[in-house]
Amino acid sequence: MNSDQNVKEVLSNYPISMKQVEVIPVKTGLIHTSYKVTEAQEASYLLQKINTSVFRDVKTLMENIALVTNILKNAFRGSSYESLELLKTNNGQLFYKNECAAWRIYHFKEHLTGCDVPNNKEMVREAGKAFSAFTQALSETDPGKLSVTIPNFHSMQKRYGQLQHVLKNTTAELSHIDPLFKQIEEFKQLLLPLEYAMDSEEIPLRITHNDSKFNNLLFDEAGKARCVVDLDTVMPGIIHFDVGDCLRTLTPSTPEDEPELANIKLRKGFHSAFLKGFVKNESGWLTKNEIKFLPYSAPYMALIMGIRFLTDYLQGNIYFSSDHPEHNLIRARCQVEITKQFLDQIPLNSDPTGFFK
Ligand code: GN1
Ligand code: MG
Repeated sequence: MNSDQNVKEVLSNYPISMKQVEVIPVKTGLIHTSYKVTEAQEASYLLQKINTSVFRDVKTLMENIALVTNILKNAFRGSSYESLELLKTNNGQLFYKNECAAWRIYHFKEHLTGCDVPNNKEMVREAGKAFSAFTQALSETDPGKLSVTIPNFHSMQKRYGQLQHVLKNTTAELSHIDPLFKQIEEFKQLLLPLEYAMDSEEIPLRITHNDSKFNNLLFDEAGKARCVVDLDTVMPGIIHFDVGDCLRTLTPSTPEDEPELANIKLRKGFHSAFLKGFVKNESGWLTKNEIKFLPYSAPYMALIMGIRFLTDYLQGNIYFSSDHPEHNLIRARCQVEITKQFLDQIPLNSDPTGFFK
């Protein structure tokens, strides 16, 4: 079956009229294959072919998403925030599986758009507020109600272990990555205390997004952040994962795969603008330790991504979609440079309350 016929067969299992249906591929991240489906120029949908080598248990994945979207829908009623909304199949299922793949459909947010990097501090503050609203809306729910779709997703120890394993087993010539690997080792030692604090329960587990890149946030025309998208990795985690992933992507003006390291600069005031929005000028909803460890967030998540991109490069680019064989190496170098700049500019032991006052 070619992919066109495949998509039509998938759509025929949903309450979508096939008359004048238009299907166009869209780029939405590095994992799934996505299409925008427009029905007779009226309703539109986001159809996604789920990457089942990354998300092996699709049922559990989709149950997490259904739970979270229901909670968010209720919590955001009457506010300016909104939730993603799944379209169920004709049989009331959360996804459709055929012999080729597993598929799901969301209602398309036609009135909202995302972008890779913000161009002003107002957007940054909006991002902080939106991820804060997201975390707080889910804070009444026991994190144990969500399944762990990818175990140890943001474990520095596990990610570093995977990198070491790949390095040990490769026959490739590696001298060109020696300096990068040395930096990773050095920064990892500095950042591990965040993971230790999580493991020893000094920092509480909450329901977190875990993939809170700036472009996973949609804005309206007036510049207001309205909807957090990409709920695949919503599971138990610590706020530092979400704060860090957003900060690593919104603070530089360059994209995540900037090849020219000299172009990467952390923009002044963006870190504190985000935290101001996230903490909301009153830190009452965060614990003392959550606040204390805030300076770890951005370099921790940038380094995790540096390690993951480098591992994938060494494994032959099997996980992240990439445009060319060196793409993941470029991404890795970029993320390690971002880690370095955060560590240089924001001491890990600095008092974070100074950032959001
Ligand atoms: C992947 O597919 P996308 O772009 O939403 C990855 C994230 C990374 C991101 C890097 C499940 O997310 O962890 O931060 O690429 N998602 C998964 O761009 O591995
Ligand atoms: Mg994602």
